[in-house]
Order: sequence, then structure tokens, then C-alpha cells
Amino acid sequence: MKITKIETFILHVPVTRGDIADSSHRITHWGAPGVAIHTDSGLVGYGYSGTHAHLPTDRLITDCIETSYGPLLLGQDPTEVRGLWQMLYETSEILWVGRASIPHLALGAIDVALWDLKAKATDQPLWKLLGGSAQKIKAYNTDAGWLNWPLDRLLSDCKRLVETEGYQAVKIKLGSDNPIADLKRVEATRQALGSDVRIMVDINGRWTLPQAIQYGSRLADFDVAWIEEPIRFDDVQGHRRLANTIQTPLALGEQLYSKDHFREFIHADAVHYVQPDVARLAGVTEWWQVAELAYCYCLPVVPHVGDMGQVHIHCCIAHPACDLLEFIPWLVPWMKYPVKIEDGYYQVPDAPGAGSEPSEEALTRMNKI
Ligand code: 0YR
Ligand code: MG
Repeated sequence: MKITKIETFILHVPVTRGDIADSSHRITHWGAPGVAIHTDSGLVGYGYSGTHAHLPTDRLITDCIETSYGPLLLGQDPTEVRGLWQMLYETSEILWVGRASIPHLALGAIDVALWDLKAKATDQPLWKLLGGSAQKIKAYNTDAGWLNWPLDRLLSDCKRLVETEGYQAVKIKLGSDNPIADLKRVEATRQALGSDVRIMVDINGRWTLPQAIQYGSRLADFDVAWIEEPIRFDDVQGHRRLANTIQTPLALGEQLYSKDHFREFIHADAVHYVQPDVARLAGVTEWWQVAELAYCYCLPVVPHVGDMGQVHIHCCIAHPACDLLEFIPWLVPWMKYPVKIEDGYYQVPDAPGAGSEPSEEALTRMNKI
């Protein structure tokens, strides 16, 4: 099989519940800038990154795919995924500006498309190609805990997820200008959901280390399962000091671009729940390396879903470090084989591929951007 054509797309979809905010971002749309890799076999592989639907920067990603990586892929055998990843990563002109940000996101989309092709070419879902056995992965839901929800909406949304939809775990956003009000939201959520539900909190990097020590230490009173990105994303020493100071475990990784970043956090004992993202790392290839690293340190891997779980469900089924995965429903109406959750568990996908192929309707619309 040979690669014959590289085509890019940009999909912007409305977030399901209108206008949502965490401590650092307020968004109305999610972005999926990506690539379709065509082959002489007729099979097409799809991969995409996850963004805040900002057209100028999404175009930087698709331009990088088209003009920097694309020509290097034409004529290659797409099933040699790891070899191609290494070749693309080490292309010296790109490496000079790469290793993070635009080129890394672009490489991630390409890598997912290559794994999608390889799985389709062998007629199996990616989790099987990666060597996994069918198992349901528990989902935790992030789509009720937005920071711009008034308290009554936060509580009624969380209760609906637990009592009606069957989730056993929810994440709520903190990091407002008023940390005392934040703590009251956690307390009220715990009271509303009872003691058996897992509650996580996400600061999205907003607190200073002293704030994280002061307020983070009170989260244990509400049996919070983890505190996510409590302080600035890249601060290894700050997270290490926090991990040594408060009882609540730390989760992070959605803003880390490479296995090198993860190695520094893990080696410093600065993280407990490891959250790599195929859409931020350079795809499944690098995600797998991070998961292996975490597994060797006996740390659970709970991916962040820049892809909205479509590819991650395959990775989680296949990797022994995973038994829980974030769920946000934004891409469900736009994918050919959208992820399915029943009673709080991701169902096992059975279609061949990586789950990364948009629906025909989405593809038609995308091409108009
Ligand atoms: C909104 N998940 C997150 C959303 C999410 C963000 O910007 O994307 O809250 O990525 O932190 O854990
Ligand atoms: Mg987060």
C-alpha cells in the first residue's frame, strides 16, 4: 500500500451545552483540524487534533501538515507507522522549529491517520491491533462541571449524570477568582451526590503554589479523587512540592507536548494520575510511550480527551495502565462511528480503524471552511 494524496480539513463544532468556561478558557466551539491520508488501495485514514476552534491557528496546523510533512509522506507505505513517525519527527528542518506546539500537533494528526489506516488495512479496530482484549472502560463526565454554571445548574447537571445517566464519576471546574466559593461548590457537589461517587476537580493551571497549598489542602475534606492542573502546567518543582504537601492526588498532562515532559514530572514524583492526550502528543505512537513510562512507575493513566475519546477508547482498552477515561460529548454528532456510553461505561468499538473518521456530513461541511 502506498500513500497517494494528503488532504487536510478543519471541523468546528458547537459545544453541546452552549457557552462553557473553565478557569482559563471560555469557548462556544471545539476544533478538529486534521488530515485524510489517501492510498492506492482506496483506503483513507483520518486523524485530527483538538483545539478551541480558532481558525487562524487551526490553519497553521493544517498548513504544516500539507506543506511540511505531506510531501515526505507521498509514496510511503502507511503501515510502517513507527518508522514514518521517526522519519517525520527527525526531519531536521522541522525538528528545528518542532518538538512542541504546531508541528507536534500536526504530527499527532498524521500519526492517528496512519494508525487508522493500519487498523483498516487489517480489518480490525485499533484496540485489537494494539493487542488489547475487549473490556469496557469506565467514563467520567466533564460536561456538567463548567465554571460558568451557577451552583444550582452545577448540582442539577451532576445529579442528572449520576442518577439518570449512570455515571459514577464527574469532574468539576474550579479556579474562579474566589477560591472560597470554589470550595463551597465542591462541598455542595459532594453533598448532592453522596459518598460513593468519584468527584475530581480541575483548576486548569490557575492557582499559584501558595493558593494551591492553602485551598488544595481542604479538598481532602470532600474526598476529592484528584486535583487537576492545580498550578502552571510546566512547573515540575512546584507540582512536586504540592504533591509532598497536600493529601489529594495530582493529575496533569493535557498541556504536555512530549514524553520528555512526562518523564520529568514522573521522575520528580510530581504527578499521580497521568493524562496524556493523543491530540497534544504526537499521536498514538508517543501516547503509547508515555503510557508505558507511567505503567513502569505504577501510575494510572487517565487520558485527557482532545479527540473527545474517539481514539483514546482504543488506547485505553489496549493499555493495562488505563481503566478510566474522560468523556465530553462534543464530537458525537460528527463522527462516522461515535463513541457510545452506557451506564457510565464506554462501549467497545467494533468498526475497523482508530475511530477517527468524521461522518460524511461533517466532511462535506468541513471542506467548506
Ligand atoms: C475547555 N479537560 C479540560 C476544555 C478541557 C477544557 O477549554 O477543553 O476544560 O480541555 O481541561 O480536562
Ligand atoms: Mg483538564
